Amino acid sequence: LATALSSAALAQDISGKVVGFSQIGSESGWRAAETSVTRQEAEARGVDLKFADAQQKQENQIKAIRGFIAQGVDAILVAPVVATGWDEVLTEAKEAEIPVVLLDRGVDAPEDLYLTSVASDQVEEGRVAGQWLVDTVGAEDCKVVELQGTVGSTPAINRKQGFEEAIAGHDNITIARSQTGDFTRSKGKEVMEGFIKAENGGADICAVYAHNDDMAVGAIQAIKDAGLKPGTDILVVSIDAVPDIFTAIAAGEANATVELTPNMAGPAFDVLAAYWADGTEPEKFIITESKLYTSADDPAGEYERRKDLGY
Ligand code: GYE
Repeated sequence: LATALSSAALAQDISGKVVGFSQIGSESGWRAAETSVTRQEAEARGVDLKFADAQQKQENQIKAIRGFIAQGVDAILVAPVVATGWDEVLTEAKEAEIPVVLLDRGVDAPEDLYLTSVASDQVEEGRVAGQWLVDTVGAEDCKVVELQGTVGSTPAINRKQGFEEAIAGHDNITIARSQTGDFTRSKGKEVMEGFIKAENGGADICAVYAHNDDMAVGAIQAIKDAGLKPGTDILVVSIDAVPDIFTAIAAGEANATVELTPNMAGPAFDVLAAYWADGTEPEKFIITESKLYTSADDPAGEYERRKDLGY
């Protein structure tokens, strides 16, 4: 694993540092992968990671962050479940001079309350998914149903916006229904069942756009249960690129996904190392890549590659 570390990180020994990590929960396969990669990245650097699972609740995250401040940790990583409501606790961390790094989701708070944010461009992810649909359906009429992520989270807000931007001006493509599936497989399935009932047993649905792969996997099950073929009768496009969606793509049951790296902690530890060494201020936003994968991109190989990465 040492070879995976950047030269900056190798140059700075941060072993012995204590870092608190307030994780959202385990709503998705991607989230579980992020947790395991964060643990690996900490271990490789000799960082003592204090892990707190908030079980999807902001109040639990706020409590965990206050606990980390009381313990006097060297830094705090937080994946903020929703965008608003962070000013007070982030101010407390700042007053305690503990740097905070946001992972994978954003906050509506003054930028001086955190050292940096490591995340994807979630509007771009939505655009990439939407552009794939535009290119795929051409001039055909296409009624889309949308499974949104957690209400009030930046990925739900931004992935919706990006997709809408991509289909704007293509009047043959319309979003017929849009509801939250909370980024989980079970809610994705449940909400999709409702969409299918409301849309002529699914016959009127051309595509499902899910804000993450787990909801897409749930939707695929609902489509099958309704006697339709996912990937053919109803196109499936989503975001994350977790192993299970590659299984579905390989089987022809899903069509496209946009990759989100689970390694947000690696860049976070690198900037913290430089910050601790000599106060180097990192870029405020460290943006990870958003690459499209379809059946043309060796889905079986991508599945294996991710299993090797610690998903
Ligand atoms: O796409 C989803 C998850 O915050 C960007 O959260 C992340 C999202 C990810 O549960 O699967």
